[in-house]
Amino acid sequence: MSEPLITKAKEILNGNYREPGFTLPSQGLYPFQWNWDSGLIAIGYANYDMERAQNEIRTLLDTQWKNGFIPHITFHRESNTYFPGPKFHQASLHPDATTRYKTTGMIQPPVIGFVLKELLDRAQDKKGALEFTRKVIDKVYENHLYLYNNRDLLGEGLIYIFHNWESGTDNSPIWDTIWETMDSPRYTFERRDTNQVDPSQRPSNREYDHYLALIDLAKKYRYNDSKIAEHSPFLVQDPLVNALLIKSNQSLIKLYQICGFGEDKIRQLEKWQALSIANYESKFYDEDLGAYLHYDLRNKRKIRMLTSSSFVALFAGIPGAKRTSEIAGILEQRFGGEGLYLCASFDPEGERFDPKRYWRGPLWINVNWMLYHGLKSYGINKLAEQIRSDSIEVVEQNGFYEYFDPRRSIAKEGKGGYGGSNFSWTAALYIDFILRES
Ligand code: 9WN
Repeated sequence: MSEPLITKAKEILNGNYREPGFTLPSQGLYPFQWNWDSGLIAIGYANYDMERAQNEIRTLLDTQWKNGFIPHITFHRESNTYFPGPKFHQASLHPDATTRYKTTGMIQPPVIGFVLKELLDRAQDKKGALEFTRKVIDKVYENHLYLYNNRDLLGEGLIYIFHNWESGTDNSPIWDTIWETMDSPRYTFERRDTNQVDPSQRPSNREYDHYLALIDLAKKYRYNDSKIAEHSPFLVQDPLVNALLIKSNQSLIKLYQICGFGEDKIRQLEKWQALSIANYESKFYDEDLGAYLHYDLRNKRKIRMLTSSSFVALFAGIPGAKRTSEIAGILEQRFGGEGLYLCASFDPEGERFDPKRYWRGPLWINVNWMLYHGLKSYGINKLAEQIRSDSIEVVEQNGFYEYFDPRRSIAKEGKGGYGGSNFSWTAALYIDFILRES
């Protein structure tokens, strides 16, 4: 059963591969290089084509700015199927922006640190992989330095984001609570995404107004972080972004130790780790809901909604025994209730749950992959295996979509694949689930 889909998954990645060495997430819908997509795609490649895996990372790191920042999108080529493109973003307003590529001026979840470790773990040629790690590791460290120096407003070891696109979970109901505080202008623009995907699976035009208004605000301050932090109505500490930073710190520490250099960097990373983990625990955990929540820094309040990001702390090894069993309980009972595949991106019991619309309910293979590995690392094997087999099943029944309806009745009939088709990280992590974990 699995073999033909591995071939299909590899064909998808091949079809989405572009020079100078990156894989676009989905043709038409996302025609450029995306940051965390590239990292996750590289993990898939690492199972059968290490050169491609390394190239994917090399190309991404090549877009790094002078200040260590790594952009969310790199516009390697022209395309008229995506909006907003480089003309709208104008990241070159920032004095440190790369002059070699057109990019956006925002971040995405910092996955590359742990991705480097995943690549090394999958390498047949350990010597070659180690050599690659040695060449690129400092760039990733510089990126973490940028994040801690510029995005950790209160010196808590928790970084903020100023745009929903920085979170990776772009249309989550979490952001509704911020849109309610904003009075964005109404923009005239042509949506390109809804030419390719049913509008009922994408954000509304009004939501796009907010997305554009936040970019305009950043442009007004030439993408200066402290100015943005001072003025942006959107200033959030996100539990997924911060868990992935912590996970990446951990991997960097291990990799520097394996490489046998970077002692001062290891010490710095350890300091960040201690601070980040302590404040992650004290600031994000909610005793009533039994999981980690987003914190709205601008309005100084927790956003009291459960999302799949509430559980990603497991992947970074953050919670101790008591909290681990609380979170795993909520995940299993509330998100994995009867008739549901794990793991919905938004609380299935929440009022704003929408099983079709992107990040407001559908399940995503990338988050599932993180939850699987997190649960495994805590020895919660049965639930981990359920997430793995649910992920494989939805793909095999529906195809390599961007996201999936978590309702078994829909997905089982093959009607549950939504968003972009032939989606790269779905293909890459499917390959990893099958080849690495079988
Ligand atoms: C904006 C590429 C990206 C993912 C994000 C996902 C979606 C973009 C969009 O696609 O976001 O970055 O235009 O909707 O939400 O996680 O990286 O796959």
